Amino acid sequence: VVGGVPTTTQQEPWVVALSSRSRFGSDRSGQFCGGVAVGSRTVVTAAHCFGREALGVSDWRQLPDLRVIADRTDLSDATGEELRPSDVWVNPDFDQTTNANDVAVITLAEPLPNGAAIPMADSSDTDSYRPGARAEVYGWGDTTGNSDYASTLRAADITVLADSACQQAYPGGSVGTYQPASMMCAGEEQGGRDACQGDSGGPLVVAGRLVGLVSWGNGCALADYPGVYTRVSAMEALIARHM
Ligand code: 4AZ
Repeated sequence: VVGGVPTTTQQEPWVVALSSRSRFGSDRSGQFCGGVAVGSRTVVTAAHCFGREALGVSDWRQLPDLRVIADRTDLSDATGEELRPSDVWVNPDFDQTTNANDVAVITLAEPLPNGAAIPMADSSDTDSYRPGARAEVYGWGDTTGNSDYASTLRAADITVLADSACQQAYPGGSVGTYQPASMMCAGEEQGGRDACQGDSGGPLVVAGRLVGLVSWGNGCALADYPGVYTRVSAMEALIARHM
């Protein structure tokens, strides 16, 4: 998160980290993506976190030390819980070229700590997607755009933007293609506050509801290049089917 402030997993217990020490190193507990608890055994994240380029292997089962880390604000300590996945459903409609439909559902072998889940926005939840709505994005990712990863959880206050802002920024070609059916747009016109590398799969929250998952963007916190998030309301039925 660029332009954020410190927060804690006590305050935001549904924010989790995905880790594999064997693949991503033992510092910061091997964190490589964010995630969000939406049920006692269900964590939602981005499909691209489970892609070959991200994982380095073709299947999550080839990472026997894959864990969901809950209730740990500082990834350099050993507090909280490390939970094993029993299954990972990667949306077969995820498009690696455009990042459309960027969602995966992790089922845990053991339940999360009590109270860790956050409700998801659904298709009736139009207020949560209204341009101008105040949103918060959370993660342990890059804080500068120069690979300065956070050890402790951070949050940034950003604005839900109209689809037209992302359609203008991402009309296709090398900057990417915004597809409002499965994506939403959030950031600051002047830049300065945004999700970044390592935050992928983590939550974007409006008024206590999960509205987005960190997905992609051109750089981080640049003026006129908002962050693009998976539109949770468009994926909610699909996610519920895998809970
Ligand atoms: C990434 O590489 C990434 N500024 C995530 C979010 C954004 C850019 C890049 C949005 O995972």
